[in-house]
Amino acid sequence: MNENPAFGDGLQPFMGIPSFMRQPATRDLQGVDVAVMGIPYDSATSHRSGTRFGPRKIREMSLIIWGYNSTLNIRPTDHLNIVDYGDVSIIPTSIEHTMQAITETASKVIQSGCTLISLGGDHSTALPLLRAHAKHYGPVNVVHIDAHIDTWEAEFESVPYSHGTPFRYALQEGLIRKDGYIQVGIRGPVSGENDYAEALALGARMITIHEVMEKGILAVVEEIQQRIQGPLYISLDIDSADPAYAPGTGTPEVGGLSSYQLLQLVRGLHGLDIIGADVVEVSPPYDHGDITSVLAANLVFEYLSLLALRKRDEK
Ligand SMILES: [Mn+2]
Repeated sequence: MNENPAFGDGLQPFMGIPSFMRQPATRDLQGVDVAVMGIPYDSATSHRSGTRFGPRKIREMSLIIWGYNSTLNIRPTDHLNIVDYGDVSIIPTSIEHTMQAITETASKVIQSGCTLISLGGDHSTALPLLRAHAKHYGPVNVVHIDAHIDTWEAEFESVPYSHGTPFRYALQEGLIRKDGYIQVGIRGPVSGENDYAEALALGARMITIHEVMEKGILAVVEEIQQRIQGPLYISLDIDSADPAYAPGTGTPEVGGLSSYQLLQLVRGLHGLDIIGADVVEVSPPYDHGDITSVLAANLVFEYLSLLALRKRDEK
């Protein structure tokens, strides 16, 4: 148990903070279909921190969302028992302890049969989340929506884990299926000519922002639908959006996806076997008018809508 109230365990963060879309705040997972969980960790950030405040702000902004999805024609709560599982008890000064806590807490949720949706937090959290999912499902497919490849070996000499490295280690650890790793929205300045080549060598199908803009997002969706077979994990870095739509993030990259393109992309994953998802890198201290958190909350709502559609269609 972490004694620091800012990084408390379980339901402690709910003192004064609403649960996601006011769903029950509980750790009782009996009969629960989907658990939303916060990971208020940002110590793996390379530049501007602040994503530790992401989960609580996304929860707050989720209150803007009415319950019926007018595009997908479904009300998630009609089909799913959704709970807010609270936050992982992270340790801001230790990435090793934090990653272990994330894997353990996520595993508890996943093993109970729930689908887990995680609110970051920086992108380092994706590695322990993928460890937890792969432990239960075996190697998974990953749609990784991001401005950055996040397959660097190390951003800081001799320290492997940061928010720029999770997918390298996930691939190397065999958590991701061969030919099942797709990056969307990649762009911006990198360290050198080999960065993208290394991501490709690790097995990424990299869809850069140029390819998205040239083909259109629906063609990208079509390719994903054709490529992905089996369990799918979605990892969505909010900096995939253009800073005009999502300024509240640590490493913004100009020339990105619009909110609408992101919605189309996520909705386009309808029909795939989504077993888990996250939205990461929302940094409220850099936000304006909470627009980044509103976008993040809506993307989670789209995840919930897709899961509801699947549950409805299973019947
Ligand atoms: Mn990222």
